[in-house]
Order: sequence, then C-alpha cells, then structure tokens
Amino acid sequence: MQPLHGRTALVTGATSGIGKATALALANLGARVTITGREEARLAAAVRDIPGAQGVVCDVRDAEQCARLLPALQADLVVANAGLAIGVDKLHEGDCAEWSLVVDTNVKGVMHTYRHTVPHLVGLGRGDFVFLGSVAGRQVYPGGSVYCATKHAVRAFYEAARLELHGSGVRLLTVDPGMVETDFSRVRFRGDTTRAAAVYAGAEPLAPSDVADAIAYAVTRPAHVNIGEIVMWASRQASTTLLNRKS
Ligand code: NDP
Ligand code: 8X3
Repeated sequence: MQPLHGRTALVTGATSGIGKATALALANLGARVTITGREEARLAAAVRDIPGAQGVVCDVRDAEQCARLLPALQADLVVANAGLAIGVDKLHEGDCAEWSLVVDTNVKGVMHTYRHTVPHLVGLGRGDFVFLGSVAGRQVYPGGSVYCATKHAVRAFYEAARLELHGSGVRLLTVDPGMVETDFSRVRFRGDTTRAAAVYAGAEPLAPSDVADAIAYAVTRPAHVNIGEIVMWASRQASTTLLNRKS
C-alpha cells in the first residue's frame, strides 16, 4: 500500500517549481492531488505531468474564490505554497503596487488558504498543513525587506497555529528553504532570464524535488510524529547573504 493512499492533497501554486514537484511527489505516494494556479493554460499543462491530478483555477489573493472553492476539496493534506517576490528594491525606493501583490499573495493568500482548509482538518481530528516559508522568514537581506517581512509573517502563522491547534490532531509543518532553482528569480526580476540565471550560477542550488522530498518525508511519518520545522540550504549557501559559488 502506498503511504498516502486514501489521502486528499491540495497544493496551492503548483503550476511550476516547488509546488509542482511537491504535487508530483504526493501523487507518486498515492495521494489524490488538486493543484491550483491563476491561469487555466498553465494549470492544464501542469496537470498533465501529475498522475491523477485535477486543477482548479484559484487565485489565493481572492478571498471569495478561496472561500467558495477550497472547502469543497475536503483536503486532509494542504501545502500552502503559492508565493513570489518582485524586485530587490530598497524599502524606501520600492513600488507600492508590487508590494501589494507580494503581500497579498504571500500573507493574505496563506491566510485564505489556511482559513478555508483547516476547519476540515480540525473536523477530521487529523491531517497536515504545510507552510512554504523560507530562510527569508528567519534572516533578512538588503533588497529583501518586503519579501522577508512576508515570510516572517508565515513563520508567525506557523508558530501561532501550533498553539491554537494544540490537541486537535492536526500536524503543522513549516518548510524553510534557501536558494531553490525555479521560476522564482525570473518572476523576481520581472522576466529578465539572464539576471535570474546569474542568481543560480555556480551555486549548485536546491532543486524543487529536494524540497518535495522533505515534505514527503514529513507527511509520511506515523501519526504520533510531527516534523515541525525543516530548514534546508544548498550546501554552498551558509546564510541569505553568504554563498560560495563554484568558479
Ligand atoms: P515559482 O515561481 O516556480 O512558483 C510559484 C507558483 O505560485 C506558481 O505555480 C504560480 O502559479 C503560483 N502563484 C503565484 N501567485 C499565485 C496566486 N496569487 N494564486 C495562486 N497561485 C499563485 O516559484 P517557487 O516554486 O520557487 O515558489 C514556491 C514557494 O516557495 C513560494 O512561496 C516561495 O516564496 C517559496 N520559496 C522559494 C524559494 C526559492 O529559492 N525558489 C526558497 C524558499 C521559499 P501561476 O503563476 O501559474 O499562477
Ligand atoms: C527565497 C530564498 O534567499 O532568495 O525564499 O529569499 S531568498
């Protein structure tokens, strides 16, 4: 029997990167997986790569959409993954509209996802809720103020949720990776693929599948074991600002 046979998983923002790799890993372990994203075409392409998956167009920023669509999925394994950064501007120089997009996605999006899935987990008296945090939720770096603030918020949600759900049977996990090679930097640099590639050059970054492996490990532990926090780095990365690139 596959370890996640009979489980119903939801991964938000799974059209690429960590979310897609996680959805694939959970499906391969036997879970029935629903993935979300903002665009029908990108979602359909991702669904094709994940055995048995279904796609639901749902923008995590949209409270009404999340309230309407997420509870019906009755997921007992939820990965709040959707997130992004835009720019590396200093706090006194950044663009207010871009900040809103980042805060609404990374903070309010996680709140909407949590609010509209966790009541079902509590009702079941079991299940897993996984926050995709970041080392940016533990350290800050120049040019990262807004993104780091959003990931510090995610860390606060995780810590408060642990206390609020104490005794409920629901397990909580925050996975906080360092550098992972995905579309993240392309999005951050507003589509500039050359600049995005330079972020990863010689860094031997984590792959999305490395993060997916860690999540899969945590959610396949026996019910009495709750892996709470996973911080994972590329071996060449010591902190958000200290990277030993291969020459
Ligand atoms: P990607 O850009 O590859 O994936 C981001 C995903 O989020 C896409 O599937 C995108 O889908 C989705 N998404 C963005 N906005 C929304 C929204 N409003 N509603 C629904 N889905 C949305 O980046 P990553 O895989 O790297 O990022 C995934 C998570 O991992 C993020 O929370 C990020 O902060 C975190 N992280 C990333 C690290 C890295 O170095 N890459 C390190 C640590 C954490 P679509 O555009 O199709 O809507
Ligand atoms: C993404 C990792 O260090 O670019 O969360 O903020 S970092």
